[in-house]
Amino acid sequence: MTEFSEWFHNILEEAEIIDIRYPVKGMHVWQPQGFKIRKYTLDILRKLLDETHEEVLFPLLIPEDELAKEAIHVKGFEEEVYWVTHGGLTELNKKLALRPTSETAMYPMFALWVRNHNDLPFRFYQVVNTFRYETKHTRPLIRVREITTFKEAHTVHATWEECEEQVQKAVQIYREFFDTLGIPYTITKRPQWDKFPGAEYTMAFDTILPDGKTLQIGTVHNLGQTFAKTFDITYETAEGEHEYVYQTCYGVSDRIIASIIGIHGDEKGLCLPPSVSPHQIVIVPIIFKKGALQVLEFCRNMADNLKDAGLRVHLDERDLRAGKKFYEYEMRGVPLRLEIGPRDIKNKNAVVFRRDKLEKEIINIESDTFIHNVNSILDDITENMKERAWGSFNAHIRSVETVHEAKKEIEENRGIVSFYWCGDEQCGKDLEEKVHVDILGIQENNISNFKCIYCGKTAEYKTLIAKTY
Ligand code: A5A
Ligand code: MG
Ligand code: ZN
Repeated sequence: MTEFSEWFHNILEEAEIIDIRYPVKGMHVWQPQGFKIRKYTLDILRKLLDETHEEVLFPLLIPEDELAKEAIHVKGFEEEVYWVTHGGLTELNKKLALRPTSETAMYPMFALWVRNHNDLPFRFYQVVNTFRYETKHTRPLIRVREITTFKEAHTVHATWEECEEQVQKAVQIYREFFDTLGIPYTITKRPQWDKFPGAEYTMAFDTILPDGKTLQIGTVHNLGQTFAKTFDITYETAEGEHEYVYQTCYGVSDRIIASIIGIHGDEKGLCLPPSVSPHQIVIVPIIFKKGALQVLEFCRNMADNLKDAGLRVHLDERDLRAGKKFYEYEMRGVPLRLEIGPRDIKNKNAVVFRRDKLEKEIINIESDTFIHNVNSILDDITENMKERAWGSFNAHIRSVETVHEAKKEIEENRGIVSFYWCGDEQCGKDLEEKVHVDILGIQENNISNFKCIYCGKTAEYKTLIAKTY
C-alpha cells in the first residue's frame, strides 16, 4: 500500500465517501455512498444501544454560564469551543457555545428530571454533530472540527457500584460493536493526565491504522459525582434523604468509518464488511449479442429473490464492459459479485467473486439452497475479514523489557509496544518524551514482581505506548 494518508484521501474521493472540498477547514460533505455506510454502521450501534438505552435529542447551543459551571470540564475544552456571539446584528448578552460534547447541555435538564430513586437509572444517547476547534492537523473522518457522527451516551445511577457496572456494560457494547465491524482494538485505562475533563477515569478503545499509528475510536468515562455536584443532580432515597447521583458517559465518532475504511481496505480500494456495505452483492450480467434478453431476465429474477431474502443487491445493467464494472465494484468494496452469462444459466453454475480474498468460487444458482449459500459466503467474508484484521493487529503489538528496545520497536515497526510501568505521572511524561510516543494506558492491574521499565520502581501496570493520531 502506498503511504496510508495518501491512499485514504484517494479512496474517500474515488469511492465518493466524503468530499473534502467544502471551504471550511475540518468540515466535510458526506456523499451518498459514504452516507449509506454511515447509516448502516449507525443502525448496528442503535440496535445494540436500544436494548438498554433511550434515544434523545438536545439542542446544539449551550449557554456560556452552563458550559462554564464545571471548572475542570470547561478548562479541558476552552481552546476548542466555537462561540455564537450574535443574533443577526445584535450582540447576544449571553454567548452560546456550539456543543463540543453535551454534558453541560444535558445535565441541567437531568437535574430537573431526576427526582426519586425509582427514576434511576437513566440511560440516554443521542447521535449529533459536535464542534471542536481542533488545533492539531485535521484529517477527514479522523480529526475533524465538525464531528458529524457523534454518538454520545449519558447514564445516571444511584450508587457508585451501579456506575462502575455501567462502565463495564458500555465497554461490552462497544466490544460487540467493533467485533461486528471486524475492527480490532485494545482497551486501556487512560493515564490520569489524559482522561476526559471532569471524569474520575477514562477507558479507551484504540485501533491501529495501516501506517502503524493508533487511533482512539471510543471512550467510556466514569464521571463519578463531579457533574452531579456541579449541576445539583440529586435523588431522594427510600429513606427520604437527598443524595447526589453517579454518572457515566461514552462516545464514538466518525472515526469508526475511518477505521472500517482504513483497516479493511487494500490496494484495490475499499473492502467493506457485508453489514455496512451499501450493496452486499452486485450482479454483473455477461452479455453477448445472442441471448442477451434471456440473461437479463434471469438476472432480474435473481436480484428479486436476493432482495426478498433481505439482501442489498444491485443489478448492473449498464452497457459497459464487464471488466470495467468489476474494477469499479472492487474499488467500492462490494463484498460479493455474481457473474452471470448464458453458459452459466445453462449449467446452473456461476462465478461468485469474493472481495475479501479476491478469489472466485463456483456457486449453484438454481438450487433451493442458493440464498442460503450466498448468506453463508457473506458470513464467511465477515469472519475472514475480522480474523485477518485481528491477525495483523496482534502482529503489531509487541512487549519489550527496556526503554531502548521500546524506542527501537516504535521507530522501526510502529504499532503498539507494551511493558511494565509504575504509573507515576512524572515518570510517564518523561518516558513519553524520551521515546517520542504517547502512553495509551494501562491494561492490567495489580501485577507484582515487575519493575518500571523507566524508573525501576515497582511496576503495577502493563502499559501500552504508541505513536497516535
Ligand atoms: N462526552 C464524552 C462521551 C466525550 O466527549 N468523550 S470524548 O471526548 O472522548 O469523545 C468521544 C470520542 O469521539 C473519542 O473517543 C474519539 O473517538 C472521538 N473524537 C474526539 N474528537 C474527535 C475529532 N476531532 N474528530 C473525530 N472524532 C473525534
Ligand atoms: Mg482533544
Ligand atoms: Zn516509573
